[in-house]
Order: sequence, then C-alpha cells, then structure tokens
Amino acid sequence: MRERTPENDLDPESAPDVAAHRDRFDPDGRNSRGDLELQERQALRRVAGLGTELVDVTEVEYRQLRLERVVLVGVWTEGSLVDAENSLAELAALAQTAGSEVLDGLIQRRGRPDPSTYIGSGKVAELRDVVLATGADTVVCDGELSPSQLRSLETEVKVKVIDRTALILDIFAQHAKSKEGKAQVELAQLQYLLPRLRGWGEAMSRQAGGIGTRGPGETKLETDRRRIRTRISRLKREITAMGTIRQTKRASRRRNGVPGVAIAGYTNAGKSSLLNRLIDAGVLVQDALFATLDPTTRRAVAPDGREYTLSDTVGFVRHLPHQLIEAFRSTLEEVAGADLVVHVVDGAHPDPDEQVRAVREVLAEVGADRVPELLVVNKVDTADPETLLRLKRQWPGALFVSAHAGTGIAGLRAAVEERLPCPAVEVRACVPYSRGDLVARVHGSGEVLTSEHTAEGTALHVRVDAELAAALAPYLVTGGATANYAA
Ligand SMILES: Nc1nc2c(ncn2[C@@H]2O[C@H](COP(=O)(O)OP(=O)(O)OP(=O)(O)O)[C@@H](O)[C@H]2O)c(=O)[nH]1
Ligand SMILES: [Mg+2]
Repeated sequence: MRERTPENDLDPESAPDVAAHRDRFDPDGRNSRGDLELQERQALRRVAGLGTELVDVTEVEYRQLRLERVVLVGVWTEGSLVDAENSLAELAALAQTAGSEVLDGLIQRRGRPDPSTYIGSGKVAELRDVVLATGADTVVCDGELSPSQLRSLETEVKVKVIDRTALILDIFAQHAKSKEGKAQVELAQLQYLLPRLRGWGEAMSRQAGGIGTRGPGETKLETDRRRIRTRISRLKREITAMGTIRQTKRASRRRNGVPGVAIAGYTNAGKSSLLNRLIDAGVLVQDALFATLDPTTRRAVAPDGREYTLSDTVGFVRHLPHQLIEAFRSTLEEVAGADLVVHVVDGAHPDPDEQVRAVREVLAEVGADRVPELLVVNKVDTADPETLLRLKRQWPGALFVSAHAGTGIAGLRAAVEERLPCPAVEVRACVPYSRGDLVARVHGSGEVLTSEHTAEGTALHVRVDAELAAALAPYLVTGGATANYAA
C-alpha cells in the first residue's frame, strides 16, 4: 500500500525544473496554475473531517461522508488472490485520496457476496472485532452494495458503512472545480442517493424516533424525493447547455480542419504529466486518483506547421460508477470526438493489462472505441523490466515512455503527429500576396509540401481539406487538385 504524504504528491523529479522552465517562458506565471491548484488542494486536505455536502439539498436524509479512519473489506469471487489484493490496494488508494487513513483490510473468498450483509456472518464478526481494535469510524466495501446490505452491515458493525461507488463520488466531489464538473458530480451523487434515501442506518436517520416510516416521516421522504428529482432535471438541463458550448467549440475546430488528440487512460497513469511534458501545459499532477476532472485542451503545432489540439481528460477506473459515466457523458464524448486517442497505461502498476481492459470498456461505452488508439506505456523509469518486456511482446505497436525522465517523448510526439489525419486534397496553387490570410490558413491546418515566393505570389504545393481547397480554387496552377485519401 502506498503511503501518501504531501511531499510525494509533488512530482519530485520534474517539479523544480518545470517551474524554472515555465518562469522563463511564461513570465505571468499562468502556466503554474497546476502547482497552485495542487497547493490549494493540499491545504484543504488538512482540514479534519472535510466531507462532501450536497449544499443545495440540505433537508434530505443524507449523511455527509466523513471518512477518517477506515477499514476496507472486499469479497473475492473470481480470479487469483493477487487480483483480489490489487483490487483492495486500489480501494486503499481511493480511500487515501478521499482523505482518510486506512487502518486495515479484509478479504473474503465467497461464490458471491452475501445477499443480506455482503460478507458472510463469520466475517461480519471478524470485521466488528477489527473495527473495535483499530478504532475505525467507517467501513468501506469494495463493490456497490444494495441499500439494504449497507443498512444490515451497519447494524452489525455499528459504524458507518459505505461502498466503493460512494467513495469515488466523494473524491469526484472534492476534486470538481469547474461549474460543469460540479454539476456533473452533483447529478451523479443525487442519482446514487435517490434509491438509497431510506438506506442509511436507521439509528442515524433523521426519522429516528418515528420508528418505521409512516406518518409525517413518509411525507417528508416523499418531499425529499420530489425535491431531488426536480434538482436532477435542472442539473441535466444545465449540463446539456454547458455541453452545447463545448460541442460548438469542437465543431468550429473541425470546420477549421484542426485535428484533436485526446489523452485518455486509467487514473494516475500519468496523463497530465505527459501533457505537461509534450507541451508544457502546467496542468495539475498529483499522486492521487482522479486528480483531473475537468478536461484541458491545448493547441500544439507539428514541425510541418500543422496545428492540432491535445486534451487531457478525466481518468478511468475499474467499475467506474455508472452514475458518473452518465453524468460525465458530455465530457467523455470529447474523447469520442477526437481524431486520435493516446491511451496512457501505467507500466509500473501491478496489473497494466487489467487497466487497459477497464479503459477500453469505458471508451466503448461512450462510443470512443471507433477512434484510432495509440497505446502508450508510461513510467518506464520505475516499471519492472520483466513486465516491460512482456508488455512489449504483447503490444508490439505500443510506445514506451517516461513523462518524468523524458524517455521516448520525442518519439511519442512524432508518432502522434504521424497519425494526425492527413488533409485529403493535394493542391498546387499560386496565391497572390494580397491573400496572405489564405496562406496563413494553409499553414495552420494544411500540410505544406513546398512553398516558394515568386513574382506573382506564393507558390504552394500543399495538402488541405476540401473547404480550404475550394478557397484556393481561383489560384490553382497546372496539376490542380487531386483527391488523395491518404488518411
Ligand atoms: N515514476 C514516474 N512517475 C510518474 C511518471 N509520470 C507521472 N508520474 C507520477 O504519477 C502520478 C500521477 O500523475 P498524473 O499526471 O497526475 O496522472 P493522471 O493520469 O493525470 O491522473 P488523474 O488525473 O488522477 O487521472 C504523479 O505522482 C506523477 O508524478 C513517470 O514517467 N514516472
Ligand atoms: Mg490528471
């Protein structure tokens, strides 16, 4: 299990270098935004008892999550013991990211989770002992539990019980920054909450005292449900509206023939670090899960002058709660709208194959599996050499890089640029000097094969998209335009 300290959250190797580098190129300090965000986040982390609160729905029977001292418990139904341990280690990393201290972890082998208490009765007793011995205040289960399972287990172990989904939602709530991100997380939380309104432990319920749920309690529950439903519809409308703005931007990028590259992959694989390496974007890097929630898009220019965009996106995880996929659909569709997905894999992770499988599953769910994928194994500086050899055999087309050490970055950049869709039409034109705007557009989105200044104007031999070819039509010279569907 990894120890998290504020020190190792910072990128130890490149932090000072990158900062110095940025100072040189970015005197107004705009690019160090990632560092500032990180400081802000760590300052928050130190507030004991920091939890997630649905500020707008204060009346509902919803307990704030206050995860401080937790015990983890998982049911291992298939796969090897190593798989089960990896899964619990990931749950521990999630819990630490949410700001809690992990005291212990238990795994039970069972054909399937117990329908009433998730773990079997013997294990429940053991769990109760561990909770007492460690002084834990919360139990985190490695799965999505039914409301009644949560309630029964809570009654037995007498501390708060939450599941993996609630934990992930809590992290998202802590990390959401933009208006859109906050709305998406709140939507996911409310959708998770709705069927569980009665699910929280009865002892802690606001209806405590009114044993059972008849009378005024029932009415209140109905009111709460209605309020939540109203809020859900409003959030959905808001999110759709915000998504439209992004779609418009994406459409304009497409119209201008600027290809888009999305960096996707498992959470903590190093997507943001790679973006920083590739174009010094200054985005937040943290040894935490789901450090990035809001997509960042930056422009980049290939050596041949063609422009493209690189976007950093939210990371994926195994069994990403479906409420989150739904709520973040518009953000995830950014990936589906890209021309290339750079799929980043953490080569130092105990099970990179499983990461790749989980990421491809989510990509398929949002329709991004049709986009060409460039597999990139990151962290080769710390990965086990034997694992790397195995992965090289397994994924012959993959690139092996280190965002920290800079290994393979030039190759990655070249591979990305090589895969950018080629503009479709090859054109020879002589553009008069009065149409400098056209020449600039060609340089921005076309591929310039040759360019020469002549007495009549700029003689160009270029590959451009259909729209630009039409704009160049008045200036075509012999040879004209030939469709060339190279891409
Ligand atoms: N050893 C090593 N560590 C790396 C490398 N690249 C990134 N890291 C570390 O991995 C952690 C996660 O990096 P990020 O760039 O934040 O990862 P991400 O994929 O953007 O993660 P999320 O936004 O949380 O999904 C940080 O602690 C980085 O310093 C690398 O090449 N080698
Ligand atoms: Mg990130």
